[in-house]
Amino acid sequence: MTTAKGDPQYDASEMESRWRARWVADRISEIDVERVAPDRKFYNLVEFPYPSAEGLHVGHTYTYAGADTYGRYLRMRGAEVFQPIGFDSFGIQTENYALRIGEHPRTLTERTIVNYRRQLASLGAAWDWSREIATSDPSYYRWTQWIFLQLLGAGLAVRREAAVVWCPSCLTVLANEQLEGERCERCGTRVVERIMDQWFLRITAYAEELLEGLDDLDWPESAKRAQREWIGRSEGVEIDFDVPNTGVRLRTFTTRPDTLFGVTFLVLPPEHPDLEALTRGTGSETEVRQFVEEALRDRVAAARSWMAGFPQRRGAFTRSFAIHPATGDRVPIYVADYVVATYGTGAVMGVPAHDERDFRFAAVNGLPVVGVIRPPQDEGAPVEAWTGEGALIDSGRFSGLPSNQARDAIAGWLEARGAGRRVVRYRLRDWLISRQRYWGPPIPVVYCADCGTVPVPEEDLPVILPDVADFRPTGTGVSPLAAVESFVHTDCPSCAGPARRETDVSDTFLDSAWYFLRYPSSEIHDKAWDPERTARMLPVDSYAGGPEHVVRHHLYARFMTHALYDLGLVPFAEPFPHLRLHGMLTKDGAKMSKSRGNVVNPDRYVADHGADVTRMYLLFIGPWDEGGDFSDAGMAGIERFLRRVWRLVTEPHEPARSGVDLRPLDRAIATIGADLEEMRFNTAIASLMEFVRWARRECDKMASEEWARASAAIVLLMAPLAPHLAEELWARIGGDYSVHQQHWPVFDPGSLVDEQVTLVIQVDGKTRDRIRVPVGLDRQQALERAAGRENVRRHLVGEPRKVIFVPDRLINLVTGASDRSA
Ligand code: ANZ
Ligand code: ZN
Repeated sequence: MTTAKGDPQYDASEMESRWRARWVADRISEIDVERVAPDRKFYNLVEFPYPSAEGLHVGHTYTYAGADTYGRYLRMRGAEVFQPIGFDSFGIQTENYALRIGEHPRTLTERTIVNYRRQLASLGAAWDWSREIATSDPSYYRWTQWIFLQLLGAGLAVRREAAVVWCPSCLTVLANEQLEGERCERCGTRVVERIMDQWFLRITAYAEELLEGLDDLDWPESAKRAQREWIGRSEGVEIDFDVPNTGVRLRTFTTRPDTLFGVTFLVLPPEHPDLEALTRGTGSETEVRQFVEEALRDRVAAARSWMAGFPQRRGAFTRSFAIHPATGDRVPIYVADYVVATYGTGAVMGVPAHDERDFRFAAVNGLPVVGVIRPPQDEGAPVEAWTGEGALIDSGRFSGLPSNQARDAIAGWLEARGAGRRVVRYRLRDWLISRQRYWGPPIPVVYCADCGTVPVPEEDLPVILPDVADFRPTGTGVSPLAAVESFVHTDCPSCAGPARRETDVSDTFLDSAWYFLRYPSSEIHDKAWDPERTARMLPVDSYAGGPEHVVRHHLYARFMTHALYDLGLVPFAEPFPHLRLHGMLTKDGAKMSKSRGNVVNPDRYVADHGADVTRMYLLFIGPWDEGGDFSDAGMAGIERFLRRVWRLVTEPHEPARSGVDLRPLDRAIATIGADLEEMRFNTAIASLMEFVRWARRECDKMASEEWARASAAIVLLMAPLAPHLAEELWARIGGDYSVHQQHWPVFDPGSLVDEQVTLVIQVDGKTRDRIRVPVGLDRQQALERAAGRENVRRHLVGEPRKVIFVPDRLINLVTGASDRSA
């Protein structure tokens, strides 16, 4: 029997590119979406990259290494794995980079996509390239526009004037999700507020559904929590305050009705519609008007600082009073910029004793502070507001009640008197999708003087993004498309009269909110997706990505799918029942960032060590869902391991006569399989290493069939983790192409039962018992079992002074009694 002579070294780059070319040529990673059995399909989705300047980020590599290893394992377990890839190629990121280097986004995108394809291919992941998509391709964005029209028809896309957040550097409005504090998430510039006509998608209509849907999702808890907080459901009470002689009834929103008796003022936002009526004839008109004008100019900063808990504390007194619904007291009404017009009812009852923002406002404006909740004794007197729980004081018939019970009691009392009502509020805002930019799908509507807002007829889609030379944002509140006469002027689809096109493009997150629906139908041109294929292939079986998209992309995609489900366009409401997020990678202990210059470029490692080493190393760093630290030294360790495997499998094996106990092999199959099933890659790799160590130790004792089984198992078990090397070794040991189309090896469950050995128990060197115990018992466990034996206890006088323990063989309890008697 001859075995191929093992090369002491192997050339990873030659071997890897050779196999990759073969896999692509043989299309072994493509599946037939028309015929795959629904119970065998496995839609293994990864977050698709936006083709940026720098190329693939190691975070992508980390996602893809995990997802691909998982997918390959499932394929060996009999699944038909669908693993498509594409490009999120529209959007501000790409456009900003194009602006910086002075290249047109279209050519830039074409160029970077070529580089991304090469990089993605170099990882040796089982991509189905036949279904590649790019969101900036008219054959894709035609359907993004079509979806917009469906939402428009359903009343879920609306245009309204709104105070929006504007980035003075990116020269566009931003969604709330694109802010980091007061700054633009993309460029870090401080944002300002503008009032503009904008398109919104009514995600708020789905707040409750999106919240409830979370319960049934198999998602990381942290991701669910982030979405819950983002949606921000709060149960509160609306409390009405009448203003005598004005006909004004102010409706406030509070989550703390228990503090009702502590109200010493009301606060309205500068936008409040009743300000006029409240100031008329009071002598406060000028002061209030001045304050309002000033506040509106600087509104965003104030609103953001409110969210961060730092009110500007500015305000003006209207000189009007409202009547307290419980005490009948006169309560002064103020206007201040820490109240947000669009949250709650846009009016606040001020309780300075128990709310910090109100406390600071009261301090600056000299308003009384009336405590109505007594802090528990041990807390001491609060320095500022006491925001915790406690017993009610000075609260009429509610005095003495614990605050958490008082909330309900006071809410009920208000309801009974018609002065208030329980309500549910959400922090979630509608999704602003208008962008005054160039690189996105034009929003497909037309404005006609006679017919108003008219949707572009579906048969006229796509509204092609015109190829303009000057794509720079204008900063005037309109998109650069507004300067393209031939684009702007059109005929009204309804009356054929002259009309203007909408010139804003839509948010790039709209492109990615539905892309997973397009993959299975990517080559179909007359519909966004084929209903049968969609029913067969979706929802996604596993979605892998990074932790940074939880309140944006993941939420938008859920909203989109819920909406499409309600429109009868897809047969499921949740697109991603199983979400898997990897943890953060650091480099030598530090967070990777461009400013530190320590961002790992996966390209270099793939070039130097090969894709197998790079992938496997990433997965070995730590638990995938927790992340870990990237170090070059660790990478060398994986490389050594793979070379060792290479030598072990390719070097000639001299058959021996005596058989070897192959149970460790069964155990390796079982544990590695169980780990891969749960995406515990690091422990799977550790078990593989241990198994290889065992095989190296035992191989000289193996008969040839035993060696054949062991070496095949090594190759099959490593196939999901090191796909190229496994293919090469599989060929060298005479396996049928492809190793990736083989079945995961089966194991004998009988081998998993713990092995038993006989443990001899002695007392002072005399054998007193023999028991059967599992292999590998440690000293303490052995001692416990020995001490429990009848005959041992009889001979043991007091505590043993010393214990002699030979693992799996003997335990001797030495009391010293025999020494004395001797
Ligand atoms: C009285 C009160 C007393 C409040 C107290 C808090 C503590 P969450 O929980 O985030 O929903 N509020 C309501 N509408 C507001 C608006 N438009 N702008 C600014 N603040 C507003 O916040 C609800 C609380 O935020 C409400 O409960 C209200 O202050 C304030 F001891 O009412 B509270
Ligand atoms: Zn018209």
